[in-house]
Amino acid sequence: MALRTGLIYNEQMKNYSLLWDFPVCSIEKPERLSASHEKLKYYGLVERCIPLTVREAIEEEILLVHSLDYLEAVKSTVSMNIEELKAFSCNYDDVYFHPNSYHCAKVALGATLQLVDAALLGKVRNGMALVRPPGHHSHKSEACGFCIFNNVAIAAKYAKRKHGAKRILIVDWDVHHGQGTQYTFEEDPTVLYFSWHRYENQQFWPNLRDSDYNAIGKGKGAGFNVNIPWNKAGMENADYLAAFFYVLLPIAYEFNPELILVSAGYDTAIGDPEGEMCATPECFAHLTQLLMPLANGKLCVVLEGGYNLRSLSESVCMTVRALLGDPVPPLVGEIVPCISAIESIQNVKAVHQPYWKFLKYQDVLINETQPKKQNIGFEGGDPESSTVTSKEEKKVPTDSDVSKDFEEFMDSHMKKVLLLAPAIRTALAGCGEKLNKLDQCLQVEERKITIEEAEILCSGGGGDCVFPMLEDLLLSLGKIFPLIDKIMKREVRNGIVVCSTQSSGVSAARYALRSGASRVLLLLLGEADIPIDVKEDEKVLVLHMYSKQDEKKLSKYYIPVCWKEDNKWDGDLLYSVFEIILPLAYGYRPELVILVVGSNIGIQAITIAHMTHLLQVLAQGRILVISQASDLVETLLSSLIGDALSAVSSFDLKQENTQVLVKLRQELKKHWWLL
Ligand code: X5A
Ligand code: ZN
Repeated sequence: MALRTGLIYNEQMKNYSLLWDFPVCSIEKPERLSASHEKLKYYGLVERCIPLTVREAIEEEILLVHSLDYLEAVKSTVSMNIEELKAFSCNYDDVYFHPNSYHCAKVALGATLQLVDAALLGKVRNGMALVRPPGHHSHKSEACGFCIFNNVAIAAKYAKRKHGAKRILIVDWDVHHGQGTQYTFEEDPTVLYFSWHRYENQQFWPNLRDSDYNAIGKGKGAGFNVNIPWNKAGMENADYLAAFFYVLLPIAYEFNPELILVSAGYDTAIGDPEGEMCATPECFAHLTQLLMPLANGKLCVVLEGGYNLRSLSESVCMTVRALLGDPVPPLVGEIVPCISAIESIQNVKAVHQPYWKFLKYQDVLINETQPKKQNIGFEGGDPESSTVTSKEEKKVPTDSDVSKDFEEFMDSHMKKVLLLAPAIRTALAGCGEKLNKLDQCLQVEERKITIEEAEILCSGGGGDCVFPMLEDLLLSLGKIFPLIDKIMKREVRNGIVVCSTQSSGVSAARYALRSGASRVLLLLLGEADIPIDVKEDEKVLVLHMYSKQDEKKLSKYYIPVCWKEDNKWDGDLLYSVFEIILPLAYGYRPELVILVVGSNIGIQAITIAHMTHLLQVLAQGRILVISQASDLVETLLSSLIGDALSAVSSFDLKQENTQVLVKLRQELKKHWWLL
């Protein structure tokens, strides 16, 4: 199925607003929807999506989560006058009712269910519903925090009931804790609820102890409620990414959901008056793309909060772009989480240790504060001497950020990050004629490489090249170089080539540097010999994963990972993507990723396909896959094209291999920032 993205927007949900001056909750206003939709139109994103219609949810659906008494109470508001509405609203915490609220709440829920239906019936792969009122604060018999019916919680129950979904992951990236959702699924191991939220040691609304990291779920649901409390405002892209790499993604892979629902609040984005956080809009493209390989791509994003119209709308657009499969813009600025975020993450890992395999063999302690190193020094300065500790304090944005200055900031920021995607996504060379998806790719002609050309590339570094050149290598390079040309000229986004020579990865990296790339990430799976000059070249970061006994020596730009067992390190490999590869790579900022897959490495094609998908968050999706085994090509190609992926067959981790990673991380901290 082609990448199809559903979009739900309907004017009806604009038909309610705050009718009085006090108490105020005027930030939840109709313009939130129209501003988001206008921006989607402005960027030409609406027409690229499949429009889905809304409907009113029926009572039976509302009752999946809410009590009949509560439903009747809400229903009674349609005929209330202002005084009565105000009095009714005061029964609850931070919510207002309008005569149209009930209708809009039914449409918001109906819209959410329509999206879930479309995804689970295969009409779309993924999608976004722009709805209001939001939902995640409301629970059984209570409206709360602008929310009336819990759209996402009901959608999860609905997906189970109507579509038989067995495991559902809810990712709540709103800045507030969706306590309503937590309470709904506290004892339910089939719905995993993940939420990060501004907490500030309970000083932040809704001020509940239940929002802290030690609320892990109850009874059979223990381990299936994951809270990351942010104890400071001002969290940035790096903090959110760290939460994904070190907590959410390994848990999500282990959980293996059949559907993902996102409670997508954008009050976590920069400029929001409620959240006071600092994540930039393109961060949400990263978060979205990182979730897309899971659940067979079935990802339903449902709007919750988000009160700075500019920030909200740009972030919504970034989310939709990622859903559509557009390349994600690189994150600007340093990728260094702050100590407070690291502390929260450590605590979450500690309390969840009994429930998740990836934590089983790690030492995780509550509340341990350690200064962390960071990786800087690629842009100027001496990389060796410029190790710096994590940021201690977060800057909380001031009022001026939210005004005219803010618009100017966003104008210039968006200019920096908006990309033009290459017209063609995937190119291939030397892959044979029998592939299924051939019609979706550009077949690139091989060219003849002369000994002289190869010689230059070889001696470019340390001059320790072995001559005479093998005929084989020349043939391989003849396929690889034209692909790199196309990628570097932005004619295609990514590419794949089959060739048998082991050293072609190194030559490919050298060629990319000569073609103008300033940093290349070279990832090798299986045996390979890396010449010393490449190991020391700061322009090539080499990550080498293999499973033979001889341990190789680590240096700053050459990182060997020697797995303890000969095969079936699928789980360990994938885990190392979250634990090491992505954290390093985000700091390194490669302009091209080269992934070399050796033959007979004992890893399943689907695992490498997941890895390939995840690596596409880097370098604007510019990745070249060099496969020594031709039987992997079909699967890897579909990942490059952007097809939905089936699940990895196991996320098993071996104790010995986890220890390899733990040890490696210790070593790496000398050179790089790592959690
Ligand atoms: C959905 C949402 C926020 C309520 C804030 C109340 N609600 N102070 O973001
Ligand atoms: Zn919120």
